[in-house]
Amino acid sequence: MMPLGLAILCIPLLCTGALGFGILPGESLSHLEITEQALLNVTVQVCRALAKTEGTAFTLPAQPFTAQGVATACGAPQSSKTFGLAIQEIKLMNAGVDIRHVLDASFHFDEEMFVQGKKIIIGGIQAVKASNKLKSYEAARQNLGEILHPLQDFYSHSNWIELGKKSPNSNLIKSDASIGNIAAKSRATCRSCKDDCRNNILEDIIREKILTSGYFSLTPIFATKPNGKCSHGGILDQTSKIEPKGGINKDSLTASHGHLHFQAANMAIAASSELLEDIRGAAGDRPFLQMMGLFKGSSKALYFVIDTTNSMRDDIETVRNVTSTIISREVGTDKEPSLYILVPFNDPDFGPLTKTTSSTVFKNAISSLTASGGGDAPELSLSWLQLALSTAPSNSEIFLFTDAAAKDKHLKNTVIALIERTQSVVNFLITDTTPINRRRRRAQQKSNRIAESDAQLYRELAQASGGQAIEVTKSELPQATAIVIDSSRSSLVTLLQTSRSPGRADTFSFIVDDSVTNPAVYITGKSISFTLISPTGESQQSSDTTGSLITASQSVGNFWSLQLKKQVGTWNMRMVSSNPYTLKVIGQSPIDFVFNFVKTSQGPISGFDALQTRPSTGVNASLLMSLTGSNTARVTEVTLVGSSGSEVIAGVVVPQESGSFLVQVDKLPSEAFVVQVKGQDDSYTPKASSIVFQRQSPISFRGSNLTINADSGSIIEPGKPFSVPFTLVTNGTGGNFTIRATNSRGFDLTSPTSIFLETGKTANGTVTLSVPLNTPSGTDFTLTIDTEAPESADSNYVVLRFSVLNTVTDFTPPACELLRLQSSCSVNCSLQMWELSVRVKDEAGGTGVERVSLRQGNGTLNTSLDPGNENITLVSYTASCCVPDIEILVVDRVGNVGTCSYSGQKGLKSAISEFTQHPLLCLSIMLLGLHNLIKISIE
Ligand SMILES: *[C@@H]1O[C@H](CO)[C@@H](O)[C@H](O)[C@H]1NC(C)=O
Ligand SMILES: *[C@@H]1O[C@H](CO)[C@@H](O)[C@H](O)[C@H]1NC(C)=O
Ligand SMILES: *[C@@H]1O[C@H](CO)[C@@H](O)[C@H](O)[C@H]1NC(C)=O
Ligand SMILES: *[C@@H]1O[C@H](CO)[C@@H](O)[C@H](O)[C@H]1NC(C)=O
Ligand SMILES: *[C@@H]1O[C@H](CO)[C@@H](O)[C@H](O)[C@H]1NC(C)=O
Ligand SMILES: [Ca+2]
Ligand SMILES: [Ca+2]
Repeated sequence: MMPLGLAILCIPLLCTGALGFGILPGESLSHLEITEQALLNVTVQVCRALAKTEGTAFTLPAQPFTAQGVATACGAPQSSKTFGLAIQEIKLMNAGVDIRHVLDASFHFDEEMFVQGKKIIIGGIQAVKASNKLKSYEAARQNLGEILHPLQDFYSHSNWIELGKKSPNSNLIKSDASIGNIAAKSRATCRSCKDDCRNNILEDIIREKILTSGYFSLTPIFATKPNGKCSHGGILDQTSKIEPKGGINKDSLTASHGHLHFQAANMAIAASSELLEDIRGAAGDRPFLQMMGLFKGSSKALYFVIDTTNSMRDDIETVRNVTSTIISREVGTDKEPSLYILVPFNDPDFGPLTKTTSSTVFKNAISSLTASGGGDAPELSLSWLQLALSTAPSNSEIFLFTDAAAKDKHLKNTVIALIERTQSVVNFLITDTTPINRRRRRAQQKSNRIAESDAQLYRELAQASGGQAIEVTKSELPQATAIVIDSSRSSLVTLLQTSRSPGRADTFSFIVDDSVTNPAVYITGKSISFTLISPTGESQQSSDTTGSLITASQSVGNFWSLQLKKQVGTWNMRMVSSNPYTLKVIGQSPIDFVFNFVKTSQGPISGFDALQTRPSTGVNASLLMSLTGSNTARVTEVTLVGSSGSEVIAGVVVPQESGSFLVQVDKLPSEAFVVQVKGQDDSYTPKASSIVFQRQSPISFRGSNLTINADSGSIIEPGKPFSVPFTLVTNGTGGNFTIRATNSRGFDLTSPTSIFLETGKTANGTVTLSVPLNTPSGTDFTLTIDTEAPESADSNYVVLRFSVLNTVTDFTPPACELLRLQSSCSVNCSLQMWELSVRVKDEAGGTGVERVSLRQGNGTLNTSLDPGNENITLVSYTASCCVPDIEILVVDRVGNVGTCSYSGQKGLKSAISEFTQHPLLCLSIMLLGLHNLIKISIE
């Protein structure tokens, strides 16, 4: 390990990038490009295999692969946003390792930390597999990005390439295999070199195939290394200035071993692909694609959070009726939601949480909801909203149904934190709020009506997320539900989202471009009138029911929905009201954007990491952005627009590799703001025309003078207390700061409730969590630590996502035993069949067989449990002799993947497991001339 003191002396700006493939675009390949290429490559393999088994056509996308091309080839162009988002999340987690773990040599395979580096990778793979099993794809992507970084660094920082290896070190991703002969600490591995460092690794090291990697330090006084060891190399690395001088890294073309950069980078792509293949094998093809954000139908989740206390009886029936209608209409079409989530909440219980891809399971879950209890009117709505937001895929749209105030108002900041970080939209359907004109009469009739101030909390949360707070009577609920849920369909983009509170007259403009269909306007508020002006200057007033601009209009409660005639160009909407209102303009379009606020480090080499907190006010801020749904679109202008409309801050847009854009602003607006993007597509398909478009984040964001940092691993073992240390710094006035730490699963935690902080000084705190022993592996949850300045509106938070992982002791995939192979295949195959039966069994003490599926071959595969022993799965297979080769994938319950290959040709057989493959077996089979019977690669 590097000396701890280094942390103080290390200038963070200089730390990054020197520890891996670069981050910036250029001729050299960066972690971002390596990761994206591997993700696209394996996704293409999966889609091709699925098309083959499902008998559908598959067209290989043009090289080099792009997210848009791959989404289209996978038959899921409507998922291009969620796919783009998944890729960006994984890439950012990868790049961020250079900031989060800058000084930890094991994350970079520096200093011969082979055992430690491999441990990180193996632990991460187990966590990703467990997460995928529970459809916790957010957590899966987070760990996946984090472990791809060290995996890729292995090929740049070790001497694997110099040893003459032509393929990746597969044992890096296998728990129980040795990664090779590691140099002893006392063994010299390098000699000094000056200008040409091509041959600085000692000949005996190369000859004996001994693994080594470079030492690295940024500060001269800590630059030490054992005698004779190699250095990383480069101007920043101080160890490369002591004997033996020079270095061996292949991070870029100009690195010490830059002549091997492309070999290392390409092998890093192949190794990343291999790791992804293992994850795919454990998950199955469809779930793997879901982890990548690619869905068969719509990419939208249908996500309900429903109050099931007694007073909600009718509302539950409405939800059941309306969703049942919508679901029956959409099942099997490309509008069918990709995921259904239901969180029923009562007081104090909730659940069960249903997360399913099956509309039937979802409908049944809604049907079995019953209303009961909850006599004291306010309910725990925010607690369950917190859970919902933590479980939601990012960029989700959630619908919360209730008729009561929130009892847990203290969670407001936590819920806002999760809205900002997951960029999810929350709509509230609130029944029986008292209409203004009937307030007095109603208030006397029933005392537990939701009060104006309580409804205001829901309105503020809706507004922060760009959702609607729809307030209707119970009898109006069916209509309101039908409108909002029906419109929450695929490829929905936000053209404009704004609000005025208190209300005032104002004019808003928005652009409808050629790619937009079904433009619509949503308004919430009371006593509002407006004038709509189209690009051609036509106008229509809210009172005018015969105009041609509004093709349909529906109004229920405080909610108004208008369908617009499609006219390309800039529209204006003049709103007149003295009551608070919100205005949202949406449409359907493939073109949209995804972005994250990022922490950047500048200097000779720069890097970035996704922010899990609010960005700092008063200093510059950066956003990493990608456009989705088009290969040719580019960002031309990004502005941060303050919520009152008075502050508009323009960013500088710098194009990055693989279609990303880094947007930099000098400072953030002082109030809440939205992100507005303008762009151009010079060859918008299918029309091959040039279009100018405008999109906006529905979510409002805020900056803060408070900086909160928390660093901890993200994998938690149940039953063991887990500490999350955090630091706090403020740029504003000091005092006692409130601290509130909560987690989305209600696990026990301890945390300070207040911390004394002086301006400019750092204060420390620790949250300790414990996850109950019986928590299943793959359970994910978020921890939100939020902090509030004394007597001020300033607050900040950090949102951390964790995966629960029980210790894995099963490292071996199930094995196959051939029971019978019957084949009469001869030259004329078309009339003949062959069949096979196999016994699949996980080893004694193993976790058991989870899944058996066909990887290659197109016959009929049947599986059943052995009646005599449920740890054994019996497999029978029948196929035409024209397809004589099959490969069966066998997976155990912790995701160890094996393959068994058989051939019906002449009854000859071979059974090998991909992960326990023995070179000698392979060789002997090849010598027998049977090499064509073994298929290891997936084309
Ligand atoms: C693409 O992935 C496959 C496995 O799915 C792998 O065999 C191949 O090497 C990868 N291609 C590249 C260029 O790395
Ligand atoms: C739900 O549907 C049933 C059957 O169509 C109907 O009788 C009932 O009134 C509906 N309930 C609501 C609340 O709309
Ligand atoms: C802190 O405030 C000063 C002066 O207002 C400003 O120059 C500086 O950039 C701020 N720093 C942060 C991190 O907000
Ligand atoms: C902060 O809290 C401590 C302990 O409760 C108290 O003694 C102190 O006076 C408080 N400081 C301020 C500035 O409020
Ligand atoms: C941050 O500090 C500045 C200067 O002290 C102040 O004007 C601003 O309102 C603060 N921002 C927030 C979000 O509290
Ligand atoms: Ca109730
Ligand atoms: Ca096993």
